[in-house]
Amino acid sequence: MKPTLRVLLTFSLASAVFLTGCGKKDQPPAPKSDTEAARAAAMTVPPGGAPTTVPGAAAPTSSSVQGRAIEITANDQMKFSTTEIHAKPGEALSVTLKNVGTVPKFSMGHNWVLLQSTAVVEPFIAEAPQAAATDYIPASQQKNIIAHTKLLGPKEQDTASFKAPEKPGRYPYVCSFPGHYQVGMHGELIVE
Ligand SMILES: [Cu+2]
Repeated sequence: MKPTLRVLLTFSLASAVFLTGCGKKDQPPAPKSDTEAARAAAMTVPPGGAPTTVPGAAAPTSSSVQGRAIEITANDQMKFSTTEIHAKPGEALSVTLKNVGTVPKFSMGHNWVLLQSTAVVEPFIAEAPQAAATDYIPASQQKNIIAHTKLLGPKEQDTASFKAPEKPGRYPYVCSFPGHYQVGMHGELIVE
């Protein structure tokens, strides 16, 4: 077997196993045949590097998802099912929040809001309760938000597709429904 072919095959195998993607610098070599070209076209590999472990998150189920799929549930106990997400710098992610509770939205709505840094959590949480008209997402805080879902009632879900920050670090996420952050409805996206 020619070395170049071996590299190609190894890459293809690795990509097939690790649907979570390849880094921007790791573009696949140019396909050498129609078959390989078709295979390469069929594989939509989002950028972002080697696979990472996400406790409690669902495995990617569809190649149509824009980025690595991560599912988080929210419940009437005001907890996220996942409180830690690991990602590569710049990795494309699709976070789906599902409200699996039964209490009506006006008293138990949930959202998922990813913030720029721990330094902006306090000001964000302080302003959020006044922003009921915009699902507790204050317009003045947009600059501090990386991504967020809609506010969800029981059995509703929404997906936020975005790219993880390029800068390694810990990025907090919260539910901004009044009082929920304070009882522990938050977590962290860890970029490393
Ligand atoms: Cu909540």
